[in-house]
Amino acid sequence: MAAKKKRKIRTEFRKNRTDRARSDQWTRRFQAADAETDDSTDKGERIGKSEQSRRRTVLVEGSEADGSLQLGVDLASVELGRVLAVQGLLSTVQDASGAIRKCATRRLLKTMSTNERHVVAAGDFVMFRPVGTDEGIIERVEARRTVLSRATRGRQHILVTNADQLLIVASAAEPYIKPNLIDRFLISAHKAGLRPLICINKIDLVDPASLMPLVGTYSQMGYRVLLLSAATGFGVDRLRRELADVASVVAGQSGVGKSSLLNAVDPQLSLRTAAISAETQKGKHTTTTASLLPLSSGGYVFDTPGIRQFQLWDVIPGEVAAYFRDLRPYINRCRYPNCTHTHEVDCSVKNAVSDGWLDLRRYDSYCQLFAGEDSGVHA
Ligand SMILES: Nc1nc2c(ncn2[C@@H]2O[C@H](COP(=O)(O)OP(=O)(O)O)[C@@H](O)[C@H]2O)c(=O)[nH]1
Ligand SMILES: [Mg+2]
Ligand SMILES: [Zn+2]
Repeated sequence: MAAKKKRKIRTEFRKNRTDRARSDQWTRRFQAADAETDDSTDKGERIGKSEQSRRRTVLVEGSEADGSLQLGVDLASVELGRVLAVQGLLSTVQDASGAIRKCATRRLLKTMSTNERHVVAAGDFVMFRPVGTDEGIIERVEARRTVLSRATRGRQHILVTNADQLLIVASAAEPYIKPNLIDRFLISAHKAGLRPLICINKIDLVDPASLMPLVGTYSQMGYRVLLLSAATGFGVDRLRRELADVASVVAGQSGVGKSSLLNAVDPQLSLRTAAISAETQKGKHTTTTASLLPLSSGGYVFDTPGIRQFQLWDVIPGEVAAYFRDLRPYINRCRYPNCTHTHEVDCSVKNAVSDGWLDLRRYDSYCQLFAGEDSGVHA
């Protein structure tokens, strides 16, 4: 963690109607200005008077690299809030009392936007200055604990920030459970710094005893596993408790019952489920940006269009083993430092599988992920 040090930087003010196409240039200049600790000179670059007048020295804390770049704000006039959604230039911010305000963003903050498309994103904790009863100005965005992003045309696009937990939803039947997909999502969760919660829905369709070996494997590794039925309400109270107080991202194949489970937890959400025909969706405004939905029982869930293609799959094969908790102890004992634990003779991981210490299914899953096989995440 970089020490929070106050320092001066030079930043530039975007003119009111600056050409948008030039924003990359602005970005580079901002970074260049950031790199300069001395704000009294402009090495090598000659700038005109009018441009110079648009520069100003501001006091910031933290570093841009870890996202903790902070503008100084007058703490007496601001309140802490959480961004539920961003639509264009306006953000929907929930204050500490639960009230909603439409907030614009302080211009200086926008100027400091660098590589990210939005300086403010759903999930952000912000300091805002209240205006009237239902409006405000975002003065500062707090450092982000976690960021989920997606690459769009070569640019990282932030989907959600400050998520705590990843709900990995599978169904016991219709569609049948795909344990390898659960393994894959577990890696996504670890990579993104989210606590995984495995939810197996539709247990009303099977004999729950048949799921015990699978549940046992994950429980032994220390993962939380819930057996649920949105149809009968089984396990829903427990799920509601696990969702309270945190912000959860929901992942899982289409049709496993993600929307049904969330509706069971909080009927006020009234999310669309497959049971409601495509008819009702016609003509309805479909959101394209992420939003954070407050649950009446406490906590939040992220509703993200991109979550259907939730992948975060930038794991390189060599990294996969490190994310398999159960493999880890054997990896350390492996005689080959560069062992891939796939084809090597006398590998400790493979020996552990043949001796019954490691679950064969988990090992197969490891081999698949190591080989970079797609386990049907797009389904
Ligand atoms: N039998 C049974 N069906 C369920 C259960 N949960 C959801 N479904 C059904 O599964 C289908 C898909 O549910 P939906 O919530 O839309 O899944 P999503 O695509 O993951 O959001 C719908 O027809 C639901 O009625 C459950 O616990 N048991
Ligand atoms: Mg759904
Ligand atoms: Zn090995």
